[in-house]
Amino acid sequence: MNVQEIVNNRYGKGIAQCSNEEIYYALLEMTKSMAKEKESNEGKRKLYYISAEFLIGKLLSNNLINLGIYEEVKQVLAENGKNLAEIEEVEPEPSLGNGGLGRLAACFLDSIATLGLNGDGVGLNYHYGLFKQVFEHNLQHEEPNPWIEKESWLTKTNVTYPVQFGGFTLQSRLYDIDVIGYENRTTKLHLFDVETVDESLVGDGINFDKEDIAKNLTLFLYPDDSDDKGRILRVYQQYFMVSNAAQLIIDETLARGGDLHKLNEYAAIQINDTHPSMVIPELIRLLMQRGILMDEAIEIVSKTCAYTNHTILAEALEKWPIHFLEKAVPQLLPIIYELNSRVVRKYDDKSVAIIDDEKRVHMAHMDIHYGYSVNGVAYLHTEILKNTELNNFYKIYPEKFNNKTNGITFRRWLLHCNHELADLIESLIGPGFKKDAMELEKLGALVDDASVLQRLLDVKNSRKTELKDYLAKTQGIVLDDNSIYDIQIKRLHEYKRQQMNALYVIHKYFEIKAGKKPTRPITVIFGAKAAPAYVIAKDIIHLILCLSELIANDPEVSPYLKVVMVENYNVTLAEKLIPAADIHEQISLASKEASGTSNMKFMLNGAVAIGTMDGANVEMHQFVGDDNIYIFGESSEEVIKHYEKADYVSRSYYENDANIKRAVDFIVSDEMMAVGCRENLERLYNELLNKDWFMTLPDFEDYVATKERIYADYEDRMAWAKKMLINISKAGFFSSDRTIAQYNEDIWHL
Ligand code: H2P
Repeated sequence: MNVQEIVNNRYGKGIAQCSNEEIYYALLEMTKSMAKEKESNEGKRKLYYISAEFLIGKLLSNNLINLGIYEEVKQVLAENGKNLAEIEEVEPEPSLGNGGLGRLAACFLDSIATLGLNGDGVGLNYHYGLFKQVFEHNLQHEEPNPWIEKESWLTKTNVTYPVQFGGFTLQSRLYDIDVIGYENRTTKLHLFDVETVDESLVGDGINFDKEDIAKNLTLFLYPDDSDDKGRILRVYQQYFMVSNAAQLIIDETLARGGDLHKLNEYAAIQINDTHPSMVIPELIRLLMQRGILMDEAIEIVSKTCAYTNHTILAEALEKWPIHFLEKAVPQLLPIIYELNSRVVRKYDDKSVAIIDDEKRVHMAHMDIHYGYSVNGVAYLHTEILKNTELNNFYKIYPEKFNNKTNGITFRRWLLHCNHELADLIESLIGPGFKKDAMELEKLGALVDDASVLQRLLDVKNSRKTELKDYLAKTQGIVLDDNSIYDIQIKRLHEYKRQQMNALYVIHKYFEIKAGKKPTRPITVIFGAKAAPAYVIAKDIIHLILCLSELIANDPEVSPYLKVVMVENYNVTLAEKLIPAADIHEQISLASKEASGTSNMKFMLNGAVAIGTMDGANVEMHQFVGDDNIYIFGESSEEVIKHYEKADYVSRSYYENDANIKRAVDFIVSDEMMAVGCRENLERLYNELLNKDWFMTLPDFEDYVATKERIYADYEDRMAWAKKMLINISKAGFFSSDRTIAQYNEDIWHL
């Protein structure tokens, strides 16, 4: 059925007479039915990618592209006076993820479907997702982000399982979202929910009764963990996710005629970060319930599960106190104790135990001992895991460790978000790059063609104007599209160092006041959510918003410098910001950013990076060379040495460098106090001065000098366009199709 017929059936009128909402629901119905008609991927061994986050973004346009009907639909609508871009705005964006981790999982599903691999995603159906960010008085506030409407991409299924907790049992319900591959088959995203969940439990902001598990279990992703009640709720969520996953895996294996003694021949489970780690003991428990002896159950599960590590930050490697597990999931404890004693008996090394002296269960340790693969997400990150962070494990299991450098789906991050650039590329090298991203290399032959370079600049300019119009309309933000757009968008975290970018803004503010005006105005754009309980991260947002207000109201500086922080940064905004960027900031403290994936998206869209030798920047630098990426700052080796020697004293940088002192002092200046809150600004000032755990100050001068260089280079427009084209031509490696092919080849063997 086509759009016209569906619209007619649903509303008894023509497209021209319908509202954008009506058309959106008609397109939703059409796309869902077309997905259902497609065959699912098949193969004996099936992948289950379990993840607490799937940051899928809006699905309409992407699905239309992957079904190959985008242009057709757009035209039919246009003939009836309707604009597809406006209809896209009607779709609510689910916030089922926090940042790169969740977006990676979504890109992976797209590639799994496209490559025709037999694999599904498994996660939770959070009703309010992460949270919706609202700015008031230059501070972040959190509100629920409802996204489930009467009609949505979710399809209710008949699948339900009992999930037993300490003292009570909940019945689950599975909802599915079809994941449509590019010109190919489909897979599914399985999202489990509980029918007793009660949205009315949420009161002021995002507060709710954290103890009423039956009612609150799937309300939010990452409920506030600043107290024990919130932390235990996360354990309930995680167990609910993995118990459902394990029951589904067993059911599907049996339904396909599989033998549970050979479960590993039918299933591969990818544990995405530590949130799904309890799938290991749960699956062992369920196999034992079906009569398999413990030794064998452990062996089977160890041949089925593989673990991806996404960070070396200790906070993200979960360690649950045993008493949490005793309360929430007592049935798992005998198994976890047994898994631990086997390790302790075998290795005389406390650092590799699953349960530590403080009676905490190290989820990553369980994954490494009882999984068959451990992978990092970029070359440097995997090396650091092997040689430093997880070295004691690497010595025991060198064969388990492998690298899978992250990737992004080019369908969403080029074909969908930047039609104009995709069309330009197609006109230059043909359509092959849409299926084989490495074909972008062909652009390399055109780097000296002035007309190509000019067309590339034209596309960039029109995307900059589009962003300007979009932000004016949706957020009341006024941009100058003749300025340089310098963009940093990612989860707010001190290691990602948004604070360093903010200190640069202060530096520039003083320079402009002193008469050193930039050749062209600069617009520094931020987008970031801070975890509700992460105080310093929220203070950094406050700093940025205060700077934004202060500079906007300063007639001496505002013609040359503008600071923007977009509200509620999400996938939809990323899709507008990335194509419009001139410069992108990848300035994490070297060794701390496992990979980064916004770097890949910007590169693909012809932006040039300023960055440290961290994460996938290292590989990017290797591909494009010194002239096409601006590298600065200490190396990961130097940084790791500072941590080992504990020799970093931020105050000495502050005292010995006038620029640093001036910028840091400004945070608590009278001008700032006039627009901000003393408590927040003083706390951040003291943090930088006395702690600065992620070493902002040592890299500051190099950062400033590199920024000046990149802004100056921008003025040679043709030389700049060449850098843009080289970045695009070298982006092919970062396609998630390549990443997923490698996972399959080395880990999943589907
Ligand atoms: C994390 C890492 C990134 C990595 C991503 C996907 C956890 O994402 O920090 O370096 O690219 O996983 O592997 P994020 O910080 O964006 O939440």
